[in-house]
Amino acid sequence: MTAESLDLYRSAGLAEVDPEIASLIERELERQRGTIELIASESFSWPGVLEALGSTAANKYASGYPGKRHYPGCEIADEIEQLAIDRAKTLFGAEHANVQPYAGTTANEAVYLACLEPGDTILSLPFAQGGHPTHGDESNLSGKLYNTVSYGVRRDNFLIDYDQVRTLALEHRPRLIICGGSAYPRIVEVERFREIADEVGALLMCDMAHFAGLVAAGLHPNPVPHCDFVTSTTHKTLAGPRGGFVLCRAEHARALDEAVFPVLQGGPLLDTIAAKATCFEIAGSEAFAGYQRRVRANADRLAAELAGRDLDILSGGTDSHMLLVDLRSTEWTGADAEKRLHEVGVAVNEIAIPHDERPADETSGLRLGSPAVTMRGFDQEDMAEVAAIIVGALRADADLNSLHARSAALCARRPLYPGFRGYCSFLAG
Ligand code: DSN
Repeated sequence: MTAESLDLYRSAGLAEVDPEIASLIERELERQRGTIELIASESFSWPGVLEALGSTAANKYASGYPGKRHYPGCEIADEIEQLAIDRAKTLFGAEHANVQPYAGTTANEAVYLACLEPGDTILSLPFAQGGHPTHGDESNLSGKLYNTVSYGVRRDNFLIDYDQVRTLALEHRPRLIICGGSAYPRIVEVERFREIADEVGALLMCDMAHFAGLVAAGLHPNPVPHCDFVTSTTHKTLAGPRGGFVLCRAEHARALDEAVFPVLQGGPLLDTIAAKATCFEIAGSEAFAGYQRRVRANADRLAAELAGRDLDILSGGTDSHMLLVDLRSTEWTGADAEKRLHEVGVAVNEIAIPHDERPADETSGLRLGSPAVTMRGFDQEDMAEVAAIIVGALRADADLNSLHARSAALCARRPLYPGFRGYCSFLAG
């Protein structure tokens, strides 16, 4: 590397230094702009959050916690992390918050390390019925370290079978009961889980990664008052940076913090923590509550429009941002339907529906969510058009070109990040 090029690297932006990556990021933004994004775990983050993520806060090593770091020069890092902690506690009414987990997976693992010994029993909803692999699935570390007992959803209405939860809890006496998950579209009745946990002397954890934004907006009961631990990500309905956090009762604070660092993770990602703080600030606003109300209304409308066009919606609808389509009465597998919809510019993901008889790489379901399209301004009429595009694409004689053009027209009418010049908010101007 010549001295001249080092000067370039010191002063120039990405487009000049690495046009190849800059162009790929630009293309990724254009892909996002041109796709009807219905993947329920995705959203589009705020420009302010993206700016914090790309900031020089990323340069600082700050292993430890505010006031107890392993490096000098952490005064500002302390302020950033404390702000994120305080905002998370205020937003959800929690006694303690740890905002360092790199992801939802590590947030969940940290809870297990804080309160379980290898071989302990956990009682959870399996991935195949709406839970998450990190809730004790055999494919995941949690399933290898702990003894998993699974409760399920009822075959008649696809709602959690709380009687079964209680029976299994009495029989197996789990150390930890887990509620929440990745594909459960209805309200998680955390109070009922608490009663069962108290009856058998178990700890209770809720994974609210999917519906945390609804909780912040008062549209889903807050699990925090009823749980020992609540885990979440910040990048789903909360529309923040990619990352995780844990809320817990004060009595578990020390064990949790030790589990996150030094047991599980290294230095915290300070830029991400700054972005989490911004995300929590926005999530406490009335504007955010309004956004979440539109997320809910759009999910309801999409479910109603699809049902009105003869697609089966699991459990008959949704209480959240997500709905599950049961394809068993059609010719489609989930995998094939996902591919077909992608061909017409609609992104959804295939999913096993509870009690699915098809293998995991085929499945009989689709999971759809409204956070991302709502973020770019889709309203209920737009959701009706989305439903028409989806149903049209699943017809045997579908005109894929014309359906793709309708998706593109919808995306053009609701531009994503219209103020950006290039791929970043801070390139605007
Ligand atoms: N939480 C998963 C999802 O819902 O897509 C990813 O781990």
